[in-house]
Amino acid sequence: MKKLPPFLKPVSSFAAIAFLLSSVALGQEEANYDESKVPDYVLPELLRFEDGKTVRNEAQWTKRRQELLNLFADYVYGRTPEAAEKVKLKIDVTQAVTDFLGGKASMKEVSLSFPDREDGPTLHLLVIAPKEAMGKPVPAFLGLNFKGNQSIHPDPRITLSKSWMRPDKEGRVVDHQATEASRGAASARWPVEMIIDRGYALATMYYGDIDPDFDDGFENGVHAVFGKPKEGEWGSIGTWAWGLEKALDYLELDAQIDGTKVMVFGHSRLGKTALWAGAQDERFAMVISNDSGCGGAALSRRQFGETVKRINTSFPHWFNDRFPEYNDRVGDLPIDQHELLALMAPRPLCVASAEGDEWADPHGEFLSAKFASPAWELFGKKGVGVDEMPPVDQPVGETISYHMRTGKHDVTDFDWTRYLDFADRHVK
Ligand code: GTR
Repeated sequence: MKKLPPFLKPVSSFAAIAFLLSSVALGQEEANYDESKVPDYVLPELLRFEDGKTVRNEAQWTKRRQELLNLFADYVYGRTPEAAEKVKLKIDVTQAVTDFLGGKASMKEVSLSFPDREDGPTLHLLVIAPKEAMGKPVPAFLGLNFKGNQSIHPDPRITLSKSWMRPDKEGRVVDHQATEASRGAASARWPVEMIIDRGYALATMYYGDIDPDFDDGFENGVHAVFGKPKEGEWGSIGTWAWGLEKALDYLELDAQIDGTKVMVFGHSRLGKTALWAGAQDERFAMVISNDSGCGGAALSRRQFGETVKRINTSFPHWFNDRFPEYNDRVGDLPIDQHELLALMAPRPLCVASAEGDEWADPHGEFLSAKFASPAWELFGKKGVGVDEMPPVDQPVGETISYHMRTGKHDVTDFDWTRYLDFADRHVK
């Protein structure tokens, strides 16, 4: 396995040339899956201010945290427009039943809409809570879903999404609309009963309610309300993260939910989103990144699997307008993704990879967790707590959980069991 160069070690001119050549070579063509071809790189130092001073304690971290947050907004995800930060959405509970899961749980549908924009998008939040939440608020997981709320569980009372949807291989989406056949289609990724049985609520929302996931020049979704992003403003990941914050605004008001114990979860592009939401909004009590990869938990400078160039080319609407400037020079970015993970400190964080998901660079996700850990240490906590990547299916970690599961890019009961155990340990 390739050895990482120590931090601060100046890159030799040879390494710099090799790095340059390899960036050119990696470009758009083949993704690199060979550890020996990972270019030499030097990570930006987590505990060093931009002016070169060292960060030594919690108080200084608060300032460094703000610096990093600004850098991620300016260079990667874009800034949230002020109007979006300020807006208060209108809340309507459109359905509430108390006999969900054979009476074990309640189910509620809540719509969040723009008060003076009847044509504006509506965010549909589904909240499923265990029976005991009738008497006492419970902690909750909150995550966006890919295929509509009806996809997470087959109960026909869940409203079928009417929002624009990406086509699927199985034909459950016709003319960009979810059909009845999509009910429960993603239930393997959302073990609702297991979550409820463990005493947690689950809240979810279709990500396309916030911004449909295609490059339309930022016309639709919440862009229709806040306008096309100005220079440096958010891309779709920024809007999805904003949607999670708006959902949390609601959950704080819901008597069944303990608003101080809402954990944000996301898979893949929605894992990137969960991280960006957790970074910006410290109200999230725990953050879960499931197979988030490039632009999520994985270190960009490794250029293993999906690269910054690839992601900006395939998904030009996800990030801000500055990130693509670094497509061919990721080494010049003032941040790398370990610093995004560090923005969760001192809260518990779960980073999960899958062995068969090399596109998301499991090793780069582990290293990111490891190099983020010093931020937790400033608070007298341990981050991931190990130096070497653990064997497959063996979760590790103190306040940062890391595991690499057998199997492919997906969310499974194995992943959720770890998140629930970690939530029991740190949040409940
Ligand atoms: C892939 C993309 C990844 C990941 C994934 C997903 O096509 O390259 O970055 O986000 O999609 O969200 O399923």
